[in-house]
Amino acid sequence: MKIVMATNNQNKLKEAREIFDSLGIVIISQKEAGIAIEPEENGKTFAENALIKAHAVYDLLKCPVIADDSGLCVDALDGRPNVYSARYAPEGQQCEKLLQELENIPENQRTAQFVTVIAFLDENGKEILCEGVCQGAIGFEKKGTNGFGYDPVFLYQGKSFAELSADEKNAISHRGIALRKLYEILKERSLNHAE
Ligand code: ITT
Repeated sequence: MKIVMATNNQNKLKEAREIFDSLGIVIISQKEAGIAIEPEENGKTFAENALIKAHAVYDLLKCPVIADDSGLCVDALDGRPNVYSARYAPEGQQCEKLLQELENIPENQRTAQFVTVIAFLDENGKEILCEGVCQGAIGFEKKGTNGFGYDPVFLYQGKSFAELSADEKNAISHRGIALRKLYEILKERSLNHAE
């Protein structure tokens, strides 16, 4: 099965490929499919934004598409930056801004969740939504050099996401959880079609 991923984020693409390659699903980037669009993400939820991105590419190609909308929800900030995670600060300055905002927050109040919603549209445009949540905490400094975005400050069982290998992150991450849920649904569907 081939699926076009509606994203301009190369890190998301890489993580989705790492997971789906081993499951026999080929992910083609929207760029490889000849599409250069960046739809306005004006939804109020991760699901709404994931559907906006998926439909924008589906409308042009009419083939199976996935889109990922994700972000970080920090409890001490009443869930912010949430769907505004990409707009919270310019790329490369997100961790610094978050550390500064949480400067006076003690360790036991630094809990946070990474959330991903994957929207899948099949060749007929039928929608499937899968959510993945990873519970962790925000550290007091950046740690590690792997990953992207908020990974250096997101702690999971004592290590930052940026200190994990790609496989270790995929095994427990919000994105890994959501993509594996989608895979299970697609597998079930193809078994039912084969019957
Ligand atoms: P597309 O919309 O083109 O897919 P984007 O980077 O704009 O790419 P989002 O709108 O979903 O993606 O914004 C998510 C932001 O949250 C993104 O800028 C990252 O900084 C951050 N983020 C999402 N998943 C992450 C992860 O696994 N590790 C670290 N940061 C992450």
